[in-house]
Amino acid sequence: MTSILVLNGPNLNLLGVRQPEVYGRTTLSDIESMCQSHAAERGFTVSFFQSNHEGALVDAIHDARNVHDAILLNAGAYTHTSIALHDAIASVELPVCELHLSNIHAREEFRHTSFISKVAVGMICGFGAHGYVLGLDALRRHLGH
Ligand code: CA2
Repeated sequence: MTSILVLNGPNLNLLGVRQPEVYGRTTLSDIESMCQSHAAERGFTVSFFQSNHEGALVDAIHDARNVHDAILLNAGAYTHTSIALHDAIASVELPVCELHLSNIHAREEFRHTSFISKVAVGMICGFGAHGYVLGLDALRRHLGH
């Protein structure tokens, strides 16, 4: 059965809890439930992991090899800074879909650069929490499963 790892980076644990005017009222746990039902209805599995620590995210990418078929990654602010995440993705030989809740290109200049895009198969941004199910479907199609 297809298995997709959904990986979330720094501060995404605060979704729905702080600054709802910026990121909305949907919590990360709501997003996880949404992804779990979406996957169950379509016959694939998702595993969820969130960390505020760059090294823990690198470890999760390494550990995904031989366990998962693809990774859906919202690297949060590490998107714009992390060569370590870029290198981990380049080394793992799994398709990665980059995901952002907000349209990073309509925001501050510093959010326009992504180290993840350079090694991702594609990127979804600007559709809020719905982007997660779009990302899951895009990866499944990419895998041809
Ligand atoms: O739009 C996205 O999904 C981002 O990856 C979110 C990151 C941001 O740094 C990226 O540029 C775009 C920030 C996530 C922070 O989430 C918070 C949620 C609630 C309260 C504070 C931060």
